[in-house]
Amino acid sequence: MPDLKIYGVARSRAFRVLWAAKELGLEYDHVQIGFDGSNKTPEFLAVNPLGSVPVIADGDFKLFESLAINMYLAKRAGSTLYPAALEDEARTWQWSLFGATELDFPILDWARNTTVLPPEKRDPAVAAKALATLAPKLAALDKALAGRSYLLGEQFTVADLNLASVMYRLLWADLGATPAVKGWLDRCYDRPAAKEARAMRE
Ligand SMILES: N[C@@H](CCC(=O)N[C@@H](CS)C(=O)NCC(=O)O)C(=O)O
Repeated sequence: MPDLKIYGVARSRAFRVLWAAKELGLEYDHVQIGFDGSNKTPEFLAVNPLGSVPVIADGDFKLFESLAINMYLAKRAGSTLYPAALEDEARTWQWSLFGATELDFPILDWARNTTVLPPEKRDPAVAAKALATLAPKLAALDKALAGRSYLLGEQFTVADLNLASVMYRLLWADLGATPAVKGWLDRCYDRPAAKEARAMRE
């Protein structure tokens, strides 16, 4: 039995970690914790007291926060997915935190109010406000990506995986105003591991 357990259904932020595990070719047990009460049992709360997913158990070591998990797994694998240079490592933290703090919630607001919620529960004003919040951040990302294939240069790294996985819902958005972001996001999701992880949730 593999030492690594990934908790969380693929239709949650666990998708991000499943993509990373596939990218790294890791063996893992996938524990199907969802929102049906399975995330609030004493057994699961012993793994993650927050009662949220994803969380991993790597032997006795437990870790929550999807993007931190991905950086840990990439570094632990000794993979080129985790950058070697100090500055590139720092940029990986930068883009991961940018995704978590600047993009994650407005993207969720936009997605919920355009596609995820049933039509009668959607609020177009919330969706429009979320897009307005996202616009300058996506414009900055577009500038950073201009003239390069990936965030750190020509190689796909966990910086790309983390940010692109946060931006999953924007695969259904009109990114015409930010062509470098669109090209990069398509490139990231064209990867076999991304396709495998998507197939688990769609
Ligand atoms: N920042 C966390 C967010 C985790 C999170 O909120 N997960 C959601 C599912 S996508 C969850 O478990 N919600 C149920 C709950 O918190 O009770 C991460 O990226 O891992």
